[in-house]
Amino acid sequence: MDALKQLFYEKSNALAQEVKEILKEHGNKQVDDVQLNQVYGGMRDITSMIWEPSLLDSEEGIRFRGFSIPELREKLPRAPGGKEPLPEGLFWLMLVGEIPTKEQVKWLTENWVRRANVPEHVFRMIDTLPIETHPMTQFSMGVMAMQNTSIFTQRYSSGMNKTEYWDATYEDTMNLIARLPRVAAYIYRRIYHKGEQILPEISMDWGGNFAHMLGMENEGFKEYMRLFLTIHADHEGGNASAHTCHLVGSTLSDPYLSFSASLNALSGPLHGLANQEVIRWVIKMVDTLGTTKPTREQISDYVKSTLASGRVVPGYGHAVLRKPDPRFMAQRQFAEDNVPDSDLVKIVWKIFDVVPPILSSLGKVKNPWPNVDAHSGALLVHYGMKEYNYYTVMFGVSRALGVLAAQCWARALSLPLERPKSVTTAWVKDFLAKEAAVVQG
Ligand code: HAX
Repeated sequence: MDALKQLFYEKSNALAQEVKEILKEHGNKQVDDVQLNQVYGGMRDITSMIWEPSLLDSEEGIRFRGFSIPELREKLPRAPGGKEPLPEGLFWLMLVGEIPTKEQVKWLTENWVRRANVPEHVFRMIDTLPIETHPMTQFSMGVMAMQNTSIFTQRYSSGMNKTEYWDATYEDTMNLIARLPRVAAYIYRRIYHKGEQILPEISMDWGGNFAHMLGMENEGFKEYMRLFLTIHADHEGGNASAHTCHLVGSTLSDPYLSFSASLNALSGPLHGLANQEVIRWVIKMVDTLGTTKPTREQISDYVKSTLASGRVVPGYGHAVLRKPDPRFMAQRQFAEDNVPDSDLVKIVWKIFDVVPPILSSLGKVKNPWPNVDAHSGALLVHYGMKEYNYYTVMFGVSRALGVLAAQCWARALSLPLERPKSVTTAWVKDFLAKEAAVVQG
């Protein structure tokens, strides 16, 4: 058993025992009660799921195993000469709850290199898709195409004991994460670079190698990619891509099936696709206004015209957060340190000044602040990656780290099939009528 697997085995065994005891003693304690608003309103804030890798606070933002993003940037190991955390380190932290050493991260990078071989049929399958198929669709199908290699599914069909589910899930998780950059980069080069592929560089870290296979050799881009892959990795369990992975996985679908489903959830414009929508919207604004240095007044008018046409301002608002997203702030900090003179980045900062008061003035938007997707496009364009339909694929590569670490935990804690209760509006009316009858007497 490898060192990370052994550590996960020890930690998860201990927690599984603790959970048993907690539930034995406190299983019937009430942790939440639910209003009709929440039943109709997308289940906001209902505490109903266990997710070990990270926890979101509406005011403070995300913490990964208790560590904030600024803390991760300080404490996680970095690439030689680099300043940003290596996403491998975050995966280690999310899986076992400990900040890894440099040596442990080096081991993980090398382990993923050894597991990174993508079966040839995956590329052939992708090549059969029309070139204009959205990159996220190609990516999700690429992940599905690898499902025939699932160790979980192979072992399950040979009668695997349920106490070994976590072990097979760990193996699939490690293999799948190792392969994702190659599949994702293949799609990018296929669509935007006439299919001229760049082979992996086995001496590089996971994020640096992804940038290399995309054809982006600029060191600044590589550093941004490491930060990007770290901050997009997880946002507790209730967001659509995480929850989808968890729900599909709860049927004992293997990590390939559940992560592919997760990518489909990420592909919606209210979720991960917002990163492409933001930059599309900003570039349309620049084109419409005819200037790369719009004033605050011009931006304000443009935002109001977006709202007047019945559309949302992409990159703003959040279902849980009630403050500027620390993932936005980390990218802003990165841009201040590395690309302070980019016109596009300056527009993003001006939008940050202009949009919150406008959204607040509508009186219905619960969070007028920027989210993670408001900043990434401007940085990617700055470094020369202008194909914004591709941006959500990079988000997806990162998201695998969190949702698959969580799936290892779901198996280790034997979390069951997910099956919440639904009701009809007729049921609601009946419930209200009965309640009124009790009140009247
Ligand atoms: N622009 C305009 N209106 C907005 C808005 C925005 N950015 N954010 C919220 N609203 C509106 C909602 O559409 C809703 O209007 P109606 O009552 O007319 O339907 C009202 O304000 C209340 O919404 P809310 O309770 O504040 O927000 P929700 O929890 O319902 O939705 C969303 C959260 C993220 C979906 C929403 O803020 C939004 O659509 N934002 C723009 C898209 C976006 O940036 N998505 C990415 C979110 C982060 C993420 O998942 N990244 O991957």
